[in-house]
Amino acid sequence: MEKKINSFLQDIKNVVDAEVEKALRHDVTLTDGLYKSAEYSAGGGKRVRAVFTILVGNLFGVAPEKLYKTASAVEMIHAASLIMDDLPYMDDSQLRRGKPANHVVFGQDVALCASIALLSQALVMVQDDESLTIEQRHGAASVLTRAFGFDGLAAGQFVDLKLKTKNVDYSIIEFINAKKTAALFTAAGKAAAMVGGANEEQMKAIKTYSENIGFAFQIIDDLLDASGNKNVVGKDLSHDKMNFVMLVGEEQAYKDAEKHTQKALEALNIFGDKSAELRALSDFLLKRVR
Ligand code: GRG
Repeated sequence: MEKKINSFLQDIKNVVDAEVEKALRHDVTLTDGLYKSAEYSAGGGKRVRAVFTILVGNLFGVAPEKLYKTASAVEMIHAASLIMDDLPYMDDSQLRRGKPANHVVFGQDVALCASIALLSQALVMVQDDESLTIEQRHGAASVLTRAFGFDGLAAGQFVDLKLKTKNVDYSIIEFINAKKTAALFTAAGKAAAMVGGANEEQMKAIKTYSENIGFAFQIIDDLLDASGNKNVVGKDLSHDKMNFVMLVGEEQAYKDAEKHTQKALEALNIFGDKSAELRALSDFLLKRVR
């Protein structure tokens, strides 16, 4: 199954790369440099969130093609957040995905504009997606919009930045992980479930599943950071910001990631055998670090 997930990740990566390229296609104009900066950051990454979106849809029998644009929009939002995260007045990182961060290549001013333009383009992509009904487009765009605001990425990032050198307890780290990382997984899961016509019970299960997977994903990311090899992780390692691993140690952090993955898998029980691929993805994400 691990081989299957790896090849699925590669297939979806190709699809998303093509969708993103299409979404950013333009005539050469005065704003060419803005597109170049956006393309630089939107055209890479593992595409885990896209695979996640498509596999949630699969639970409801949604054909992958129907979710290509939604999944790509999720990746564009994620890319926009990485550009911002690396800026000098945020994490001040020089390296991302194994290459210089966006602002290092294009300058902070252009990087910020590109990040905002990517957010906008992601939502336009969902709103204009002709493979979805008007209601599905609206529902998906609505959950994705909420994922990066006062109850999502921006909120998590704010708390993360402002409390980085102060005493931080478990509940604060929980808040940061839930908003900074799990919120986008949850929005992706909800958008796919919405397209699949999920009922209330199913939607609740997808929410629980996505929140816990997103949470575990951030812990594993922190563990990879703690492994201390920036060439392996392809980005600058976080030192001054508090995270789960610093708070409870590597062993306990991994146990917490396992606990969240377990909770996520339990939520999938109502879907029976149809959840096999999604279960395999969860396992694959947990084992990234071991
Ligand atoms: C308004 C979009 C927006 C953001 C403002 C900057 C910010 C607030 C939030 C940053 C959130 C952030 C960077 C969370 C980290 C999430 C995370 C674990 C990133 C690594 O994800 P991977 O491993 O990366 O999927 P790749 O490179 O594979 O895509």
